[in-house]
Amino acid sequence: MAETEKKGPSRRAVLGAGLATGALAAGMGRAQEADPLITEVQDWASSFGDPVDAAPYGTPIRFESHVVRRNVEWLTESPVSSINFTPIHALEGTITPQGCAFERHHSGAIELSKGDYRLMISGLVETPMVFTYEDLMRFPRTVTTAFCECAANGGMEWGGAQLEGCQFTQGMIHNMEYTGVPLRLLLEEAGVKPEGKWIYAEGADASSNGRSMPLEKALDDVLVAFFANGEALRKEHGYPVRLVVPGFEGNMWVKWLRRIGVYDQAVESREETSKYTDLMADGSARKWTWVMDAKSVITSPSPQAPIRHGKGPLVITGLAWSGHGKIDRVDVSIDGGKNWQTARLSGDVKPKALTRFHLDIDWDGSELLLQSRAMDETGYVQPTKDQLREIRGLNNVYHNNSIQTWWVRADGEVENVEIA
Ligand SMILES: Nc1nc2c(c(=O)[nH]1)N[C@H]1C(S)=C(S)[C@@H](COP(=O)(O)O)O[C@H]1N2
Ligand SMILES: [Mo]
Repeated sequence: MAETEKKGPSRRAVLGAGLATGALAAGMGRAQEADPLITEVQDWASSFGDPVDAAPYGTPIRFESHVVRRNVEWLTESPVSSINFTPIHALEGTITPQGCAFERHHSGAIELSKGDYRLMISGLVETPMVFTYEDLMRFPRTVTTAFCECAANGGMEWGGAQLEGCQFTQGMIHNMEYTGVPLRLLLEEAGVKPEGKWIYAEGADASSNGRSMPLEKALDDVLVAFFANGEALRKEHGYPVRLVVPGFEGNMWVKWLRRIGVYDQAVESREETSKYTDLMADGSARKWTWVMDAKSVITSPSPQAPIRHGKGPLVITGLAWSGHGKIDRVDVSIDGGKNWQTARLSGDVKPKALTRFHLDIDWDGSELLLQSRAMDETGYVQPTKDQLREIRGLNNVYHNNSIQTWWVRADGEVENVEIA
């Protein structure tokens, strides 16, 4: 008994110290007087809810109807050859629901049934082959989680801060758990001839979006995928079959996959010459820039996710990823990169997949210049905007993986700014 008593005061002291900067000090969870939501019986407790047959396939509750893909009309001439953006400011964890995962089409999303689906393997192979959907379902499968980022993600921000919202500046990305057949198994079935060094993947849509890829990558971790997040691919993501190319730019993730050609050299198609190459300051173009370098962004607070609760405990969260492997560390700065704190990596850290980070701070209500900086397992550190522009100049559109800055004002509103 005596011992408990002795411990009492110090334990209370510890708790007290915690509370001074914690939940109670900020008024979080403090009981309000006569809150009718507590004291009165509510409608939803006085009648029945929906029956189990109300929605055989569910959609988000109406209160979440703002969490949707959005496009920017002036970016492209027509919405059939365009892009929309994932609402990353409003999502948590790492998996992107298919229904709000960004879309990029060069000639619109086509409707192709499993019955009409064919995958041809041609070129430098011993046996040219045509697989039906049913054929593909009989090959051994694997499961891979991977991010798909359009090389143009952040492309509008090269010259300066432009779009208001991390959905628009960084939302050309999604992260799903795919199930499919390793492309290696299909290539082995056809038998790649010794002269075969490259593959060329084409889609069934009018644009075809054909892309070349070294055979080593095709034999490594590329999937011919038909499930995403446990269910069939959505039409807009390539139903019934798309290519999943972990770590490589989104353009190579050919949707509605129709043909794999094996060749002794790259095809040098439109999508890998006039597009998806990086125009440098001297007028030359970098090509074959397939791998997406390490990057991160704070998703909340951000322009579409301002701080509404005033000073006190604040959850800062964001996403980090690297096409070279696993995220090793993410640092967060609240003063525009002068000082850095290491954030927590939450949940599983998977290679070539989105990683969630959190940093819990006690916000004093003053202005912040929020930044995050990712490091991957190769030791690579996400560059500042100026560091990147020094190397790549200003002509470029693709592969902007520089540090994003959010200016948090004292009233909690957030703006996209550039401090270099
Ligand atoms: N067949 C085909 N595949 C395609 C495209 C396309 O227009 N047609 N767009 C590419 C581009 S540029 C990107 S960024 C990704 C986007 O995939 P998503 O629409 O599932 O987000 O698909 C790629 N695969
Ligand atoms: Mo893209």
